[in-house]
Amino acid sequence: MKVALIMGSKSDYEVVLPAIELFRQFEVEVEVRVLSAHRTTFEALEYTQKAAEEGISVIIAAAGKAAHLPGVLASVTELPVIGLPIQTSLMGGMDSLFSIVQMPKGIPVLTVAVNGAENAALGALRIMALQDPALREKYRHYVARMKADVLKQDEAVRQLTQQ
Ligand code: RP5
Repeated sequence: MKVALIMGSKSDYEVVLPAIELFRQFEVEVEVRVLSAHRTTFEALEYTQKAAEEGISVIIAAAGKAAHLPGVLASVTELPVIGLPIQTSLMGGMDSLFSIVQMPKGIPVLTVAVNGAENAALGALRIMALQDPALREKYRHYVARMKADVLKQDEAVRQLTQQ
């Protein structure tokens, strides 16, 4: 099982990095590509049409501005596509968010928050964990660590504010 992480431009790379790191942490193979809906349309479609037979289970598509990439990819595959809107300088990413989230019915794109790379990765991991008990176990450990962390934060804040 592999995940594809596709971004519309190399300029998106810094934002998607936390997702790549999460996949490494979970030891899940990730194929990272720059494929643009507008600038390399044919390559993007060709890659996505072959993705399932190449062993890809989930596609994360990150894009900014007129962010058509996730929707266009979702139209040529039956794989789940997670849309990751990228923050933009002019409109703060609302342009990307609306471009991705407002899909016409029939072509679903599961959309996360602007710059929500971690949740995009965790969503993909949850989908893959449905078929993979070992991955499900790793996910449970991840959640348990997160919980322990927040409990520690709670304790620290209580210490700081106790009269
Ligand atoms: C989108 O346009 C990309 O996903 C990127 O977020 C945005 C700007 O791309 P560049 O002009 O920086 O290449 O296609």
